[in-house]
Amino acid sequence: MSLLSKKIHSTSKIALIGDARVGKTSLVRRFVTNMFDPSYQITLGTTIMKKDVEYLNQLVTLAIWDIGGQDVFKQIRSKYYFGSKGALAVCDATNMTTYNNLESWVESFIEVVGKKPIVFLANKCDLPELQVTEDDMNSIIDNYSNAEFLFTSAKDGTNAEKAFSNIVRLIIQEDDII
Ligand code: G3D
Ligand code: MG
Repeated sequence: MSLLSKKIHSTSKIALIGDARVGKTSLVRRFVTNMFDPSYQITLGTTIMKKDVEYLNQLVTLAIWDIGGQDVFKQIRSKYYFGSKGALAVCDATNMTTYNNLESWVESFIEVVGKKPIVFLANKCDLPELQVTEDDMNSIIDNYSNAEFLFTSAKDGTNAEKAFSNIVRLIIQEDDII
């Protein structure tokens, strides 16, 4: 095998951020196990799940940190953000409050790790009563230099895989620029 065809392998930590019950744990479970389990327990602490993602000639092992969204963890959140290469910022597309809280989640993330790629997710798009619109998601990504958005469903799998492959692409592109 020539040197040029050899895959570059790296590990990137990403953080899942957003209000409790928007579907963060469900999304990562869907991505890692490709299964939606409606009956698992709420996230009490931090879970780290690993998954390999390929992009061009690069293999990235994602270490996905699932941070409990509960207020009780507010004081120690910065420890969980530390060292992250990017984040998935998740809201519930049927709940405007969770959309309105996205910015403060992202600000607290940036305070710790600086400006990093963010993929914003409006989750639960399988439900009929959506409140968050494409315009809303466009207006939030306008505030950030390296951000994208997707409507996702951990329940039916819509864009679940894409959420993780997009953050990997943004992280790799950012690394290439630096
Ligand atoms: P969190 O990790 O952000 O706190 P969870 O959120 O993954 O624990 O999900 C919270 C609730 O939303 C769960 O409901 C879960 O099944 C549901 N949920 C997550 N993603 C989706 C989705 O894409 N579509 C729909 N319809 N529901 C979703 P329960 O009642 O099982 O606790
Ligand atoms: Mg959770």
